[in-house]
Amino acid sequence: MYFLIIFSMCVILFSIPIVYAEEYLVDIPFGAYNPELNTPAEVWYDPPQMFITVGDAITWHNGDREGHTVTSGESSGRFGWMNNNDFGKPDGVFDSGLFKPGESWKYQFDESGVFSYYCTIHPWMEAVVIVEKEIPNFPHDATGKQLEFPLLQYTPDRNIEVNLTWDPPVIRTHEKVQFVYQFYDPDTNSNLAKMKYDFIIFQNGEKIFHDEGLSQIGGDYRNFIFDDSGSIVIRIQKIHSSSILAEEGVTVRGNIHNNEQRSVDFTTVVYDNPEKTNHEIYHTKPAQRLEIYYELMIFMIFIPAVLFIAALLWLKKKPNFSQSTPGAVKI
Ligand SMILES: [Cu+2]
Repeated sequence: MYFLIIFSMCVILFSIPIVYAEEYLVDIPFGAYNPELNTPAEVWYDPPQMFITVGDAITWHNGDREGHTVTSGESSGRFGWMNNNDFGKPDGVFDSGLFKPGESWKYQFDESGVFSYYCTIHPWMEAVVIVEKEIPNFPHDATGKQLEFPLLQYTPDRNIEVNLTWDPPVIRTHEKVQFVYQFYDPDTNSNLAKMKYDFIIFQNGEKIFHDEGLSQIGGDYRNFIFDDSGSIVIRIQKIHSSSILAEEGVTVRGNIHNNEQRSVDFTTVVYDNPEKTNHEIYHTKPAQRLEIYYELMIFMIFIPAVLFIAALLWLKKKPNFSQSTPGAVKI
């Protein structure tokens, strides 16, 4: 019984998604102080490129035998300093100052952007941190205002109501999104099937998708995968009935030739998806932490579960053994 309680507590504990700012580690490897000692890959800060999110922190650990700095700005590069005695230009965003072998320095990134940095003593040591904006966990329009599905909009002539939902609610690049929409007659609240329309997506002011459609009872949908981040407009326009007779019915209050105007716009934002690009190889430290969780989970759930089942089998077998013994004697 106690085991079951502990077991279910473990399951609940491990299934709660924990949202927190990540902490990353960048190592300054041994030999960074001397460019001739380092690896052919020339990794002075390991990893040399970090993709993180606003609010994340990086700790640099000096694993070398000399002191180093982590200074934002442009280095003179491996050969620049030899020729011009130029060690680079700090830009003042962050500067660790000198930290000794075995010591660490931590910095939290509160602004998005691309931050190159270097060591002011050893200007061949260069690396970069790319800080991406935090992705909201709720659907919102292009201005950031939270939205609730389904979104409702009337065409300007108010003859048709358009309902739109998209899934997942927060759109990221390289990930399939499904736009689902339905047309209604606002007066009768009845579903309008067999409506012709154009489905158009604009991104950053450019038309990136245009398709014609015919709505079914229960609506229609389009799947799309965005390659780029940025604000988008989803436009459903020229909404009109595929049957002329029905169209006359719908347009009693409007102009039958005016369906160009029957257009609704919805807006939202597409976010960069660091996990779905080659960025993911740099997220090595959180991955290691996940592995520890996994091992912990095996330790806390799997092993007790095996012991529990073994104990059950043993208890079941024991009475069977004592009952079967007299039976064996009879034979
Ligand atoms: Cu250095």
